Amino acid sequence: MHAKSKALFQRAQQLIPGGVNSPVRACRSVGTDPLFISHAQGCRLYDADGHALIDYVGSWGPMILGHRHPAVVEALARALDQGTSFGAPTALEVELAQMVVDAVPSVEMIRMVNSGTEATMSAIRLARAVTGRDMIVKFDGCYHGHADSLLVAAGSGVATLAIPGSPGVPQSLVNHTLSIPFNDAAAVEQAMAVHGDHIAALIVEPVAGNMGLVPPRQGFLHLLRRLCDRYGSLLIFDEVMTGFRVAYGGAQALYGIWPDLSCFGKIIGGGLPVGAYGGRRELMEQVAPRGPVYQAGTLSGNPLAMAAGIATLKELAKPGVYESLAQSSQVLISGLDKAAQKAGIIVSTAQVGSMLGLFFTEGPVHSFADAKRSDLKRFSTYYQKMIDSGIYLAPSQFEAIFVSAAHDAHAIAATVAAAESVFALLSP
Ligand code: KE4
Repeated sequence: MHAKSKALFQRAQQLIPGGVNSPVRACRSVGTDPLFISHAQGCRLYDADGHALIDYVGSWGPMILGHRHPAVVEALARALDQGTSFGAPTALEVELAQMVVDAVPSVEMIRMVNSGTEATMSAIRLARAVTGRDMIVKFDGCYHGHADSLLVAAGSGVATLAIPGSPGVPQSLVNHTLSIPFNDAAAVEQAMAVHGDHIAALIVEPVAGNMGLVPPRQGFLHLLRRLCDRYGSLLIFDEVMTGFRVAYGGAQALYGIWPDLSCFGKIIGGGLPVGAYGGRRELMEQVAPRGPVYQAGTLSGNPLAMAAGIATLKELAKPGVYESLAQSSQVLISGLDKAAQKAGIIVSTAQVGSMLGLFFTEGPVHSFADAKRSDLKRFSTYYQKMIDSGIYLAPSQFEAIFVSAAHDAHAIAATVAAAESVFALLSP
């Protein structure tokens, strides 16, 4: 069935920790071995053994157009003709910076880096520098990459593998990080009342996607904005996942809130390694070499990544793209909901644009504590049966489902049909 993947995984485990280059890919929490992917096209992946899989991971978010979109492939080919990396400024990085600044009103200036981790790590450093404060607030279950200060009560792979923070992160550093329940207005008000004058920044996924999908409760983001204003802390929106995903201007456009700093990644690189952080000019001009806050990167602004990002954003800027993404996502999530109900399986679902969530627990799911009530064993069986049915989901209850522009009605219908059979197997 998966002989080639198994053989590759055997070899990989001798050479790469856990046989993977990112923990969640190891599928440990769902009790299977990872599939090795040979190629992809549109909404499908093809594994090393030739199985076609309808892909709802989308490389964890970047592939919002689907795989090998012609415009992205063409742009990459053109860029490749010019070279792969110069370690010097190019017109492409200016063009992508302009596109992000034009799309996201709170961002007047932006610095390209190579991952979401670098983006959030740098935004935190900048916030600490401009406020002269050390403490930061994050939210339980939110994941902002693996920078030391942020690996506290994190989501995604940390939650999936139930790693408590991580060994190697000094307690002295963790002492500067306060992690409080997401969507808990009283908790954040209390934390700011006690520590507000020492808090450099609150960093939040404006729509949480690393504990499964958990949208902000009504007013929660506005409260964060008000509290930051009151205590002189910076509000950082980690839009690595939501940027250009939930709206062309990100979650901040959707909810009408302007953070002080924003982090991006994933989609703005069109599938190539990229990250970025940006915000008001007065803040960003503190970043070296314009200002004293040091941050650097050999491959930052890499021309291939810039070309893929520009081509992706150009497609996303076209009229009707987000409406169509939301529409097909709505068909999918309501189909999954109905299939579960028909089989008597209790699930709680959520949708923000083309980011979807399905928890095996009674709703509502407003926090990481709620999400952790999910039946992880049932999720594992669901995951395995869906893979066997040709549906590729994230191998963790604490991840989101991503729909792309390449998921046509046929693919969505096939997914719902597969879920109906799988839920029937799961039914009590
Ligand atoms: P990277 O360093 O992985 O590019 O970005 C870190 C990051 C930061 N902020 C948010 C909101 C993120 O979702 C991420 C990374 N997302 C995970 C998936 N939920 C990446 C997958 C992985 O770790 O392999």
